[in-house]
Amino acid sequence: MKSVCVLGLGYIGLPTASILATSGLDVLGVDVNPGVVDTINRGGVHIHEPGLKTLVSAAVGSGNLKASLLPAKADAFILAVPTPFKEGKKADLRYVVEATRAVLPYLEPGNLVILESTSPPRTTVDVVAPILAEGGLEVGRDVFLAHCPERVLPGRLLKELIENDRVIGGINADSAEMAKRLYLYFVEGSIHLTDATTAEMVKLMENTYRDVNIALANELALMAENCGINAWEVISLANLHPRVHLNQPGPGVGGHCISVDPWFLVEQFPVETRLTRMAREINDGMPDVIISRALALTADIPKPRFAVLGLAYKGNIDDIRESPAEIIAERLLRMGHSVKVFDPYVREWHHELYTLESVFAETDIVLHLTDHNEFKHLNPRSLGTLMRNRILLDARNTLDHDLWSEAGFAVEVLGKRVPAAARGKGPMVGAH
Ligand code: SAJ
Repeated sequence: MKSVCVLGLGYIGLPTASILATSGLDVLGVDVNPGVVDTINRGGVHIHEPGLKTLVSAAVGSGNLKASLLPAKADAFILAVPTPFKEGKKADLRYVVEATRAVLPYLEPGNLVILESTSPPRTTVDVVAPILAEGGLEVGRDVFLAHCPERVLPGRLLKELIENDRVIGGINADSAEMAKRLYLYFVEGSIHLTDATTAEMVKLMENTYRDVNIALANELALMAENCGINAWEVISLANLHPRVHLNQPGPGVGGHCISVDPWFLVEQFPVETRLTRMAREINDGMPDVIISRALALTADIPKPRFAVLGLAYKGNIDDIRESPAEIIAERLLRMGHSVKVFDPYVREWHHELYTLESVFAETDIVLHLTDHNEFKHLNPRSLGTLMRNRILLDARNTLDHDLWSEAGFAVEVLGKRVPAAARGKGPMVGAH
């Protein structure tokens, strides 16, 4: 195998293309966005991910990575395009179909096609394979096809791309073996071979498992608030049990993966997926939980003004897709409130973004919605002086609450509510 064409130069396609290029393969990265193609050909990046810029510039500098709007002949084609959902939470396979059709004119006997995009069960067999067969080559004999789902965590993408185990599902054994030869160029984790539909289900179950676990933590947060205990303390104590690993509550589950993928299962198996659907609904309900609490905290303030810390869907990344922080800010804005947002990672939003100082100025309540490391080092004493009132609602429990209290803030935390009767009787034991 000498040449690879990677379709889709986003969070998965670009690192994969770059790492293959730095492993010595001749790589053509394809994207429909001319701006992205130009940026990459100049050795730049259009997304923020630790280490990615260095890797891309090395890959482009070596001459092994080029970007283009159109595919070209190659030994292997990797499809790394998005699989969003459309109206009614139904999987939108448009980009998978378009990318498969785009490689068709270049396909030659002996080529390998890999679908990396997270896809509903049977997509490889029922959607991709029939399109490839339209070219007249027999899939599984003349051209090979496998599903190899990406499983890397944004924020730790490059490390996980190399170190994580890979599951490769071939439409037959030859396809799986051939795909394995490609991933051996850079994967240091173990490679596990299976069939394509099993690989699709493995990926969906991983993300659904996490979604259900986070929903359980969010449910606990609400119960804890109700009975006046600290959910975070419950979690850390319960997690001392060797077979328990509860996740963390938060303002909701964002990102393009966990908040989307379980719906693929609900769509395909509406009868069997009661738990999956319920978890999605609990997590999707969290932004409104935060909004209600913020409104209750500011109920006595005429025309309260909100300062939002964080827009990205999780800490230390710039991705705002399906972000609960964005949902909260949008809904408050739509209610007619004054809302200012600051995110050190996010450069563009369709509303105004503020600087750190201006986000605090003349506001009444700070909503801490994204756990960026930068927020842990804020100085609430000086920032608090810019505000009209000083209330903090920490939906992530990652700020130093003592510091914020000492700076005059009334500190409220998701999953932790002092019952009204106990207010003013000093801090809860073991809080934070
Ligand atoms: N979150 C919580 N509580 C937690 C953990 C996460 O509220 O305890 C929230 C985050 O703040 C975020 C959302 O969930 O809004 C998702 O974040 P994440 O870090 O759990 O996952 P993603 O979406 O960034 O990446 C996931 C990963 N899947 C798993 O860990 C099973 C990653 O390995 C996948 O490759 C990725 O989805 C994907 O592309 O499918």
